[in-house]
Amino acid sequence: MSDRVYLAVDLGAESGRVIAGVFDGQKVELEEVHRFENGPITVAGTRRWNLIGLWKEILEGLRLSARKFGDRIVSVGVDTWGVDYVLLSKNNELLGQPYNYRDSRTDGMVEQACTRVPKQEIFGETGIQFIQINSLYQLIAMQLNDPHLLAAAEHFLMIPDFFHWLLCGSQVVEFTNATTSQCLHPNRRDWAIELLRKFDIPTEMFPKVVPPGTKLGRIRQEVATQTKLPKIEVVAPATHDTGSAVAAVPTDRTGKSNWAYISSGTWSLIGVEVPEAILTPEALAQNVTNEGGVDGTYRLLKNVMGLWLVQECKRSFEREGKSLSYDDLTQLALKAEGFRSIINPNDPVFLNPDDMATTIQNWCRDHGEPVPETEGQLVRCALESLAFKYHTVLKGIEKLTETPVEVIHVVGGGCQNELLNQFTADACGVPVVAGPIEATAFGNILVQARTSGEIGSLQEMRNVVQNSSELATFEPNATMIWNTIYPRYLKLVNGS
Ligand code: ADP
Ligand code: LRH
Repeated sequence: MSDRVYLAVDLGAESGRVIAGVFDGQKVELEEVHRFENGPITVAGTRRWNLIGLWKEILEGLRLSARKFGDRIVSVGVDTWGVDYVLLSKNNELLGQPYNYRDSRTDGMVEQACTRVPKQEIFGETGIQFIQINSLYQLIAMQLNDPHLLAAAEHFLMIPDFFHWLLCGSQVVEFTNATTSQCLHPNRRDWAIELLRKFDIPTEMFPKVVPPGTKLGRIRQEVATQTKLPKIEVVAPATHDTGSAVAAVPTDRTGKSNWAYISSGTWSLIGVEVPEAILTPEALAQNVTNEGGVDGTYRLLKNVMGLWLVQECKRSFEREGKSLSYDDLTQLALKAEGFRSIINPNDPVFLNPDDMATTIQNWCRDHGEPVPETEGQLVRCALESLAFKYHTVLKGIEKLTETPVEVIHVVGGGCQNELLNQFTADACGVPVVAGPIEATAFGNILVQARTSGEIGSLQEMRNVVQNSSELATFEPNATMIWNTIYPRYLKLVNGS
C-alpha cells in the first residue's frame, strides 16, 4: 500500500499553511502544499481575524492537496495559537468580527478580574497563568463593552474548532486549546462553570470538550465537491499549536533524561511536561501555567515574549526602508557588542507597541541602560534578554518540580536562530538540541496518524519525529560570563 497522507492546517502568526505529512510507518515527510498570509487585520483601531479570507485559503490548500495526493489522504486537522475564539448565535451566525488577542481591549482586565474573584481562586479553578490575552479576559472585556453580543451567543468555539465546524459540522471544543482559555478546570477537564458565573459569562454557550485525536466526522459534501477531496475524516489534533509542538519534541528514546522544551516562534513557551497540573501557591507566585497536552499530560510553562521582539524590530526597520531577512538580522546581532543593553522581555509594553525598535530604546533609556542604536544592537539586546529570561524561568520550574533539567529541546521556527540557541545553552548551562522547525505540523499529523491506528504511544510519535528530523546540538561554553552578567538582568527586572 502506498504511504498514507494526513493534512495539517497550521495557522501561525507569520503565515498560515496547509502541510501534507506522508507517513511510511517510520518517518513522516512533510510537504508544504499552500502558504498564505495570516496577520491580524486592523479594523477601525481594533485587531481582528480574517476568518472568511482564511477559509478561502484553507479550501485552496485542500484543493491542491487533493490534486497531489487524492485517495491517499486519510484526514485533516487544524491548529493555531491559543486563546482566540468565535461566538455563534442560535442559528450559527458569526457574532461580530472575532478579535486577535493582541487587541488592546483587554488592557487592565486581569487586575479588574482579580478585584472580583481572588487570584488564588481563579488559579485553583483553572491552573492557568495570569496574562491579559486569555479568553477569560477577552470575554470579560466583551461583557463590559458589548454585553448584547455575549447575550446572543449560543456557541463558543475556539478558532480551530470553528474551522472544524466549517469542515464537517461538529461543534465541540478540543481540550488542549480549551485549557488556554482559562475557562476550564484542570482536574475535571471541563468548563469552570462556577468561576464563569462569577464573571457573569453565560455558561450555556460552552460546548462539549473532546480530547486530541477525536474523530469529528467526515467533511461536508460541499467541501468535498469544491476541493475534489474524497470524504476524508476531520480529526482534532492538539489544536493548540504549542500542544502539537510539544507532542513532537524529539526526546531521548530511553525516556531517561530530564528534558525541558522551548517552543520557539512568535512566543517562546518554556517549560516541562508533567503528568498533572501543579496548582501550589508557589506555582501561583511564579505565575506559571498548566496547559493541557496529548494523553492527559500538562505543560508546566511560562510565556516569554519570544521572537515577536525580533519580528517587530524587523518591521520597524522595514518602515525605515531597510529590508533585512532573519539571517541578516542574526548576522548583525552576532557582530554587535555583547551585553551592551538588556531589557525585561516580558514587560507588557512589548505586547503590542506601535514601533518595537523605539519601544526597546525607550525602555533602555528609562532603565538606565545604554540605548541600542543599530539594527545589530537592537536584535542582540532582544536575544540576550530572552536567554536571561529563559534561565530565570527554568530555575523557577526546576524548583517547582524538584527536578534539574538536563537538556533543552528548542522546536519551532525560532530554532533556526543559532545565535539564540547558543545564548540559551550558555545562559541556562545545559545543552540545547535544536529542531525540528515544523514541530507543530509533525504533532498535528502524528496525532491524526495515531487516530487512524498507524502509531501507538506518545513516545512512539516522538521517535517518528526523531527519525524524520535533522537535529543540531549546542553545548554551553560561556556560562561563566552569562552568570556574571545575570545579576544585572535581575536588578533590571526586579528593580532592586
Ligand atoms: P509562529 O509562532 O508564528 O508559528 P514560527 O514557528 O513560524 O512562529 O517561527 C517564526 C520565527 O522563526 C520568526 O519570528 C523568526 O524569528 C524565526 N525564524 C524564521 N526563519 C528564520 C531564520 N532563517 N533564521 C533565524 N530565525 C528564523
Ligand atoms: C503560541 C501560542 C502560545 C499562546 C499564544 C497566544 O503560538 O499558542 O502558546 O500563549 O500563542
